[in-house]
Amino acid sequence: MVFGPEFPSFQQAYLSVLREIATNHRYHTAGRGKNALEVINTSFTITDPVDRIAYLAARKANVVFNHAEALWYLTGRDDVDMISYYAPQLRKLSLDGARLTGTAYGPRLFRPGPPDAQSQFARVERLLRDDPDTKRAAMIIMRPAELADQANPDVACTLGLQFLLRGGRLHMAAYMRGNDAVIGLLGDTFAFTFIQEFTARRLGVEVGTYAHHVGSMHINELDVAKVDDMLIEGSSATPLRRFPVDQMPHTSWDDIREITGWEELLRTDRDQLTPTRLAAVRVDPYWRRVLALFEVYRQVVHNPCKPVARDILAELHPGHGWLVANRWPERMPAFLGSRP
Ligand code: 5HM
Repeated sequence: MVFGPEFPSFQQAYLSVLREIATNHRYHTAGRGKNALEVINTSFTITDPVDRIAYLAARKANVVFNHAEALWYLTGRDDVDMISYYAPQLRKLSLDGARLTGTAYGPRLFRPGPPDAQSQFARVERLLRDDPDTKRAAMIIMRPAELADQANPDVACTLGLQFLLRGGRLHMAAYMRGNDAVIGLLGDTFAFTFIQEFTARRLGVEVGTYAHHVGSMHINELDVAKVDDMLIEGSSATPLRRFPVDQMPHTSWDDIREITGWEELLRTDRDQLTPTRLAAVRVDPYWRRVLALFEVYRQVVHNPCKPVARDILAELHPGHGWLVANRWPERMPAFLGSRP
């Protein structure tokens, strides 16, 4: 028994939240220079959090950024340089131009710290192994001091993440003070369910449900036209676009170092991956498909005059291939350009 709406996949949850706010918003807010339509106290559950991607042509989601952000978190980073390569607008949120504070959840979750030189993640992972029924496997993100400076442009929107290991499955709950239902909801759910799956595979248990609880769920007025387009697409007679779900393998911290080492080489254009070279990278094929995404994006950014090579596009997960072609149609080889 679950209280609150339950959806099989993120895509269905996303469309339902957008529809609810667009048609039934309770408030108009005008905080910090943005007008928004708002519903307060929203909760929903996704029964298959591995099915975490929305394949909506009108959204033009950036699946390369989604993977980069999840890895940025897992490696405890807060540098603007890495993340703004994938999302240049994030640079504006940084006070010193070098680091992000609120938006960078990685240092708070994955960086070792006092009093035991462990990360919050390491502590909850140990707790889940030692005391599976624990109610304490919670990681805190927003910090009280973030509100001391009223001009702080970047206050964490997520209060915390909790794991619940029940019935042999690892459930997760995210608690957010506020969430932009168009941009933030998509990226946050992707990253949090990615961390959930990463943790479940490490513990050797099934992935459970994912619950998302938000104080202020809102649509910025600037995004209303895009939301209308997504809702038309979501309610049209044709069934929603779907692709097979790719399951993450058990992944060690050494694997993450290998993957992020390649991510850096590609981001800085110091190396390239052809299909032959990709096949030689010593990680599971799942992670090779992620590295193919970073190579595609390297070509989009660093080879602006040429279409992306067909052979590397063929290495992508089919759903990622569709998203990439939908996001950068003008950069696809001729036979793919008109597909989405
Ligand atoms: O005024 P405020 O600090 O709430 O503005 C930040 C806004 O960024 C949030 O209200 C939310 O709309 C969005 N946001 C999000 O949806 C921000 C972050 C960064 O922590 C996030 N999701 N992860």
